[in-house]
Amino acid sequence: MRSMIRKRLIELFTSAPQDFVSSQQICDELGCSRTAVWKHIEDLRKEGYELEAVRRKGYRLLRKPDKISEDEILFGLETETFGRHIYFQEEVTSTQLIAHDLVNEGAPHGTLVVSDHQTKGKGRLQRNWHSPNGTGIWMSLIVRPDIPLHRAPQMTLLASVVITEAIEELTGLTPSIKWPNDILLNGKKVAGILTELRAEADQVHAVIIGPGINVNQTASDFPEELKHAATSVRMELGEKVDRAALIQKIMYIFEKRYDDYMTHGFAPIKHLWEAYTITLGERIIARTVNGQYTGKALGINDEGVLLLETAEGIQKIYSADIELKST
Ligand code: BTX
Repeated sequence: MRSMIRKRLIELFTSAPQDFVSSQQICDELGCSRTAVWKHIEDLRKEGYELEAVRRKGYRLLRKPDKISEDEILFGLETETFGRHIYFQEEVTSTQLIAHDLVNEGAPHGTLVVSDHQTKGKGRLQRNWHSPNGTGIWMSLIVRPDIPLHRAPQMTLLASVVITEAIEELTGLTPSIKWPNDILLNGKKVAGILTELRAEADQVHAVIIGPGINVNQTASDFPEELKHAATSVRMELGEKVDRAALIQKIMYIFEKRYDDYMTHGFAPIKHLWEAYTITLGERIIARTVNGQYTGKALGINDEGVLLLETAEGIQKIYSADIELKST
């Protein structure tokens, strides 16, 4: 009961964030006395909600605490399917592992797994992803596109465009994309995306898209070996960012771009990706599992494969770690 009232109250404040909600309105909506309203408001304040109280006008929400939970993400979420089914746990090994289990159980398209802390966050090729408690966005989105296998890598590029746009819209900072899955702010990694596939024969059953975004870490939150190469949105912006709001924005833009992609194909996404990338036109070293290639990054083809002009001719790069030679 108590949590229902709390939910309804937060909903009231977040549905019209600029407006005052009068005590009378709250009493009517929640069916409780003014004293009870006051108590609930005090409880919210204790949880970190900043509420302004003005006589005769009522209450207004100034700032939500930087918390992520199912409720925090759902209130104010403007999507049809993306993020509508949320699995939130305060601590997990890896959100990707949970997402794989959920795929097995038939989780619907748009299901989102989120956690505040990963003890075994996964990068590509068995690498680790540093995911400290209460600071970043560690999540995995399950999508079920009806596409053949060879188009699946486009999903990583789609996701990098979405995350870049969301950070830009929410903060005014403009991240850049380093092929295939790094998102940078001022040349340092602010986010990485791990994309994993569930497929049979040539048909994709599910794609699990796992972005890890450094949001509110300060320099001291990063281990020594990452300090020179990693950054957070907060470190670049100079202020804390509401993680739930960023997740909501990502879900909203993702749903829109995904629909574009399913209706019009990869071309519109490719254009956006090209506008944000720093990889094209550069001389790079691409380290792949089959060896190392050096050359000029010419572009990506319609499947999202990187085309590298090397001394031996044009080399198609499907997956690699990229080093820009100029840096
Ligand atoms: P990646 O293999 O491209 O990058 C991993 C490398 O990045 C590491 O070897 C390390 O050098 C560096 N690194 C590790 N942690 C961080 C960090 N927090 N910030 C910047 N650099 C770091 C990138 O793999 C894909 C990462 C996806 C992580 C998400 S989190 C939610 C989801 N669940 C999960 O287990 N993984 C994904």
